[in-house]
Amino acid sequence: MSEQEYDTVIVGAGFAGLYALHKFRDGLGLSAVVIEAGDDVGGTWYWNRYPGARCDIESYSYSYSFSEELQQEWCWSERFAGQPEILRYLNHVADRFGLRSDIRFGTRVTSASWDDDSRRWTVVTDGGEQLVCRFLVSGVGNLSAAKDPEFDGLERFGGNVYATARWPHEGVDFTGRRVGVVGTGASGIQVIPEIAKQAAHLTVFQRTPNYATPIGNGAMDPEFDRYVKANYAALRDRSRNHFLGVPYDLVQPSALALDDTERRRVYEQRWAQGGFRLFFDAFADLVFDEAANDTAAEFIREKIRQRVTDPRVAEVLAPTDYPYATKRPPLETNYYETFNRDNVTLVDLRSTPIERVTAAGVRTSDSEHELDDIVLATGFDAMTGPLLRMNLTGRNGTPLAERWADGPRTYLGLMVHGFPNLFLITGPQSPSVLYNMPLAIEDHVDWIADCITHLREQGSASIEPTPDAEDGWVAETAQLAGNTLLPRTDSWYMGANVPGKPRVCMVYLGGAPTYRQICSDVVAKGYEGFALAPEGATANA
Ligand code: N01
Repeated sequence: MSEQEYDTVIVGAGFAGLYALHKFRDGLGLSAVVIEAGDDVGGTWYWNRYPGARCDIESYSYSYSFSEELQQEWCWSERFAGQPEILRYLNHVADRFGLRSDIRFGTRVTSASWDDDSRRWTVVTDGGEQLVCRFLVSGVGNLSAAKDPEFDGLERFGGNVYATARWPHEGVDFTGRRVGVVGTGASGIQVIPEIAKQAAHLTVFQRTPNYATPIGNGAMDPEFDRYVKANYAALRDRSRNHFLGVPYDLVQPSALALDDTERRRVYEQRWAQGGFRLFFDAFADLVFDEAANDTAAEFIREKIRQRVTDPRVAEVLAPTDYPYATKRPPLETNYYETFNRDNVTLVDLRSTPIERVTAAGVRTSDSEHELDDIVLATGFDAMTGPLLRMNLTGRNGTPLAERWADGPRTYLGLMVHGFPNLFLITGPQSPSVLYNMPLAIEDHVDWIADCITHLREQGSASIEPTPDAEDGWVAETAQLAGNTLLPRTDSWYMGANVPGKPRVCMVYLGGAPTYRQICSDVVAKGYEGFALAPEGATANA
């Protein structure tokens, strides 16, 4: 087995890994390599190529802020860029900053273990390589480990099976075909209207209806583009001071403080603006107060009933048994109108569950749906899945899976006790998926870079959280989640979408501005809550 030594091994060449490589290699002068399973850059935007895939935070926000030149030279063609354009952007970044030469494509990490004597990680890849490094940085993302299919008989299906999370690069032509889509989360809600335009017949298998609201996409207005470019620094500043990392500022304290007419006016306006305005820029108490939440939920249900012509279909599509935004709210284009088409059928899996997949299609409890193609949009083993699949082993040979048997345990969502010098970009228990990802990633990479610089200045070989700091953070994230309505709903935020997974909230819900302040206070107090081990000493057990 060949062995190579680096200061830093970074896993993943998506938004996180690309910026980490640039920062550590070109900013800190470290030797660094990126290990990437895909054959090119892009991470989630490399794999999720299904028709309709696009970002749902405005493109000018959903992009890097670290380079003013990059911000100025790149022009987005749409308000919410589609997957091909985001992938072109990430390729541009890789070329512009000369990153490709230090990325190992088509290579997967199969295990990584910490050695306390040498204070090094040994990373093993599926190519039989062994990479030794001081710092192991995970840029594997939060939604990159697709959930394993849960349907008996899938392997005997006579047609094609596709997964939104692993879409064929050459695309799929559904013309004249009978297609079934399983899953109505954000991926399903994006792909369903596109497949319906092409297929002879589309059958949508829905288990839980979603509160989807309009994305409001359109061509990028050149005047708005000029405005953004002239004001980028201020817009980024406002974004970093916003819970979600976007420059929104219309939110009012409570949905219950207004009468029906005024409240409706607010909802209608946010609905027309599109994007996450309804969720994040209407009323601040929607995820805290059930009565406030009911007003938004009922508003969305009314819209669904207006848009879907068959009232029985509308009732199946309208969620009634969980609060709005306690599952991650999807954004849509013509999703509900798709169910008015003659070639689309909705199957309610709550009343007629899938029994198995047969050679000819999908058998539910009351009928057999004959299909040529099945599309799985069934989601991810979110947050912890991508980390646990790397088989990480910390001090004394302790597997991360064992440490996290009851759910993730981190300090700041950045580091884990017993796993020195392992840094998690947007790890569990950080704001991560509830913070504009490119900014969340930049914040973390910058924090890690400062931390590595600090270690060098101190002559320290390693850093890890103390058990007390980690316990405190785990308790704080749980308490923050407990103040919201999120734990009541089965969602991937809670790990509840994967059979057998511990049910805990994996997102820090105190908001990005508070979180950023905590992270900088920790540094200002000399890396409070962390234990540093000097070169040559034995680390704390
Ligand atoms: O996955 P999901 P996703 N039998 O878990 C159903 C991001 N994203 O890929 O709710 C039958 O949300 C499941 O039903 P239920 C975004 O953060 C962003 O759609 O478990 N059905 C659900 O309907 C998003 O939240 C964009 O009852 C089964 C669906 O499959 C996250 O990725 C676009 C089932 C899974 O929905 C995940 O979204 C796409 C079973 N055994 C994704 N198992 C942007 O716009 C699962 N389901 C940027």
